[in-house]
Amino acid sequence: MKKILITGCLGQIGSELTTRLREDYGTDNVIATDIRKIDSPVCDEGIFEILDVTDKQKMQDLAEKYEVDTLIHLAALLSAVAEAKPQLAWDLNMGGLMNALEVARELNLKFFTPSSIGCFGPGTPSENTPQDTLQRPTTMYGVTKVAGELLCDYYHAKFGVDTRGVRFPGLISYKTLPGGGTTDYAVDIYYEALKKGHYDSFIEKGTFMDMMYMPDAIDAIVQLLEADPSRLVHRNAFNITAMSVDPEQVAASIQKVMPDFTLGYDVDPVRQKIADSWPDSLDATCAKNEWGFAPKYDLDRMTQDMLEKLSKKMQNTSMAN
Ligand code: AKB
Repeated sequence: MKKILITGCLGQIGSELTTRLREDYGTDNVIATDIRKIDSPVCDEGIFEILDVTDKQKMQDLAEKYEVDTLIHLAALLSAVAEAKPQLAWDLNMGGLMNALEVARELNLKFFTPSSIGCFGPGTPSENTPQDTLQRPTTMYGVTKVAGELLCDYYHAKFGVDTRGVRFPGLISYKTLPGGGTTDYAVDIYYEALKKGHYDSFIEKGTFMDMMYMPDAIDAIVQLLEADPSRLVHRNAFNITAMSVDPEQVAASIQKVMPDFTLGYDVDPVRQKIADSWPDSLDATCAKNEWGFAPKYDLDRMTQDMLEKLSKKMQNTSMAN
């Protein structure tokens, strides 16, 4: 991996991944793209190009212009938004992925795209969910994730494209907000803890889902892309997780740092239904064995870092306003 094109670089993952790849591979070797340009270091501190992923010709032109050898395709709608706009979700998630895979095939690029715990459904074993198991999701997001995993495997088997992917759990980060996911309560709770000392969770008490702190997610992408292909029995996509938690546990972890923090509930039936269809905890053994996946942050370590970094960010933002 020497020269990398990223789609969806302004999203929750892309904004941190772009910075990390610029540090590791050199600023001029990372071509960050998104459908819009904003005032952000991601756009200003390196190569940035506007790209709508439904425009395959432009994607190919950019990949050729910059002579990239790797394509990281992140642009997609998350679960709750996809449930509100299922036709758009299909067009964007599948159309964008198909275009990206075609560009990777034609230009012989290494390829990464994320799947999600959303690729599973109510019939999947919910505890310690195996790598290879039943996948019958009941959301449009999940349908696009399963189809995407299969499409990536197909491009590998049929055309020899070096496709790799992970099933991300909920990702928690302080730099960029996630855009319309079911696991977003686990990000919102930290913002509201610092702003108001209280949070009303839209996900019900006792609903367990896998989560991971963003530095571990970024490490996982880089590690998998750099992994020796001869060790990869699986490709699309690996179960990965750092913790399985419910809102009460996240709140208890925050209370260790902020004892006065309180948690209430204002459950959103749409997102609760999605959460109920997803596993409680994944088995990440294949990722550990095949490419050394090893997350560093458990819940309490993540909470300490998240509250520290987020409160600094909020202070800087309020000073700037
Ligand atoms: C979402 O909640 O939609 C995402 C995911 C787990 O894929 N965070």
